[in-house]
Amino acid sequence: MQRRILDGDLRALAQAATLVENQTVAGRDLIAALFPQTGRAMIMGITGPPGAGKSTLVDQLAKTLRREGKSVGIIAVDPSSPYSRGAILGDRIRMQDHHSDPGVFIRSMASRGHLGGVAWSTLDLALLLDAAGRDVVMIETVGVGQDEVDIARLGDVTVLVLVPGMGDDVQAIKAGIMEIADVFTINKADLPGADRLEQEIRAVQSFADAVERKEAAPVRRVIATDGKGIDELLTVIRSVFEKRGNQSARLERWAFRLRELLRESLLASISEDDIQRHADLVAAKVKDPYTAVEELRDQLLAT
Ligand SMILES: Nc1nc2c(ncn2[C@@H]2O[C@H](COP(=O)(O)OP(=O)(O)O)[C@@H](O)[C@H]2O)c(=O)[nH]1
Ligand SMILES: [Mg+2]
Repeated sequence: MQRRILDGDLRALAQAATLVENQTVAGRDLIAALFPQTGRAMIMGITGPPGAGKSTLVDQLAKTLRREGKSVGIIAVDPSSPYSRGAILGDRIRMQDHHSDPGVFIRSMASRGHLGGVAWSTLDLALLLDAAGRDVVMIETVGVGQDEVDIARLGDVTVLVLVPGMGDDVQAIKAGIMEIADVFTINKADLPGADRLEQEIRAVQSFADAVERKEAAPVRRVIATDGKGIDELLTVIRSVFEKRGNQSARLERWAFRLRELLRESLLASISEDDIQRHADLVAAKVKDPYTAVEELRDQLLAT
């Protein structure tokens, strides 16, 4: 299977993607074996509030990349999809024109009902697509909670999609995820309020930059439905990717990824029942939280 994946065999890739997505031992072994062949793709995380136009944007970016002759992998992570199957079905229908194109491989991780294990599956799927020779991998996540946002950060470049007229939403987003953006995309620039949104982004940036002294992330406007601004956006994403190609940036990314995987695997090895049992005792003041964590940790180490 390994050989066929490296040769770009689509059927092998689809089979491998399923093994990886389900977090099987075979999938894990495959990624370990393929790992030396990874590191060529540009892996993009695309996040933002529901309805911001992320899927439309991904679709347009895929079209542009295909025109350049580049191959594309798309991973759609939507933890809310079991409750709103329509959204994912909508995505599938919209992306249908890519379905007959072997240069675009799409996987939506809709089957999983919660976020547990998603970092593993997402990263492994991205590495698989990278090894299979995909030039660009796009990971679409709904940026609502910190966990979802962290999934988007598993990529090499994180693109945050915002839309004008979000009102209070902008406040909520500012608080949590403004700092994770490597590139800001103002989508739906055809709607009123794009100027104001850009000013707000710049204001948050100038505050953050004064504190952290880092270079401000570029801001670009697009109209995803019309394909306007997509080429320029892609150029900016590429230049950010190139800047982040050095050794220290790569190291920083892997440190982040390892922390995410470690957190996920540790939490996965403790049962929710055990956590609840300890929480009961702590809430009743029978046990202090430090002892509880220590006991849980000892239990982990004993397994
Ligand atoms: N007016 C306008 N609507 C857009 C634009 N981009 C996407 N939309 C619409 O916004 C809605 C949500 O888009 P979708 O890509 O599914 O958003 P997602 O939830 O972020 O993936 C759809 O009805 C799109 O047609 C845009 O640039 N302008
Ligand atoms: Mg979407």
